Amino acid sequence: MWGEPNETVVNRVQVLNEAGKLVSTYPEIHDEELLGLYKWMVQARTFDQRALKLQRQGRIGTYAPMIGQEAAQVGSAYALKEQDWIYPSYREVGASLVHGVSMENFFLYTMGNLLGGTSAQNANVFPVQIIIGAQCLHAVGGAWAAKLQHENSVSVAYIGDGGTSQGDFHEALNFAGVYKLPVVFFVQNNQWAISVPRSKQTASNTIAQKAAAYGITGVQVDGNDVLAVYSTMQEALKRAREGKPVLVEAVTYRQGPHTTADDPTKYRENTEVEAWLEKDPLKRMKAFMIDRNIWDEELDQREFEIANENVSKAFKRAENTPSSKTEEVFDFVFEQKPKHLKEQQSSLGTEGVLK
Ligand SMILES: Cc1ncc(C[n+]2csc(CCOP(=O)(O)OP(=O)(O)O)c2C)c(N)n1
Ligand SMILES: [Mg+2]
Repeated sequence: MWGEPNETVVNRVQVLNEAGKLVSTYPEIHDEELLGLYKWMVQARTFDQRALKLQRQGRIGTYAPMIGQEAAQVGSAYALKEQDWIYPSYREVGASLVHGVSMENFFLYTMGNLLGGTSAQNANVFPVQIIIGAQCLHAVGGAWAAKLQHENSVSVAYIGDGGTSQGDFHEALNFAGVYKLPVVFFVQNNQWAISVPRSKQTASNTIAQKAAAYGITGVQVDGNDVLAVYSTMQEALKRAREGKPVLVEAVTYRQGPHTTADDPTKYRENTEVEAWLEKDPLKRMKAFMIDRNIWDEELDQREFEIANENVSKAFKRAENTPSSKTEEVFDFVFEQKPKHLKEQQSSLGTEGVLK
C-alpha cells in the first residue's frame, strides 16, 4: 500500500466503503478512537452549518465551508501529537478544532477580531493562510527549525488541489526532499478550486504521484473514509518524524460553495453533487459504528444536540468579546515591536475601532 520515495505508482487507501463496510484489513483502532473521530466530525459539521447561517444573518464575515471534508480534516488532525504543528489554509476549521483551536477563536477570526487566528489561540496551529500555497513554505521552514533544534515535532501543511499548481507547493516539496524534513503535505483534493475542476488543474493521474519528482513518498487515500485517513496519517507522521517527508492526497469533495461569496450552481452540475453526497463521510462512519454495536440513532441525535450547544456557547462568548481596535493591528506581528511600528502605532491615537 505504501510506495517508496521516487515510486510513481499510487494506490488509493480505503478501509470503509460508501456503505460503511470494511473493505480491507482493519487498522489497529480502538472503539474510543472511533467514537472520538466521529464526535469531532459531528462537531465540525455543526460548527460549519451554523457559521453559514450566521454569515447569512450578517453576524460573521465571509466563511469557507468545509462540509464534506470532515473525514479528511478530523482523521488527519486526530493522528497528530500535541507538539506537532498545523499550517492551515482558510478551510481548515475541522482540523484546527481537533488540534486545540477553540470554536470561539474561530468565530472571532470570522468576525475580524484580531484575537482570532493569532498566537493568542494557544494551540500549535498557525494563523489561517489565504495566499494559496504559502503555508507549504512556512511548514518547511518550521520543520527545518524543528530539525535543527532536535525537536520531535512534525509540521503539516494543509493545501487544496488547486494549490498544487502554485510554485510555492513545488518549492516546498523540493526543499523537504533535499533536506529530509519532518513535514507532511496534506492535500485535500476536493475536486474544485473555486470554479476550476480537478481535470483542468493537472494532467497527472493523481496528485500523490507528484511526490516522486521530489524523491519523497506519495500516498492517495479515500478522504471521505475517516479510518483510512487516520491510519494513513499515523504512518505518514511516523515517517516524517524519521526525516522522511510524505505527500498525502485525500480524495474528497467540497459539498458546499467555495465561500459564502460563491454560487456553485453557476459552474457545476447538481448530479455531481448528489453522487458525492452518497459518499458522505459521516454517513459511512455512523453506519460502521451502528454495525459494531457502539452507536445508535438516539446517541447520534444527542451528539448533534451537544455539538449545537457547544457552538451556541462559543458564539455567545465571541459576540460578547469587545471589537479589536485599530492600533492593535501592530501587536501581533513581531514578538518585539520594531521602533518604526511603535511610532506608527502611537501616531494612531485610540479612537479607531476595527469593523
Ligand atoms: C496566490 C493566490 N492566488 C489566487 C488566490 C485566489 N483564490 C482563493 S481560493 C482559490 C482556489 C483554491 O483552490 P484549492 O487549492 O483547491 O482549495 P479549496 O478552496 O478547494 O479548499 C483561489 C485561486 C489566492 N488566494 N492566492
Ligand atoms: Mg480544491
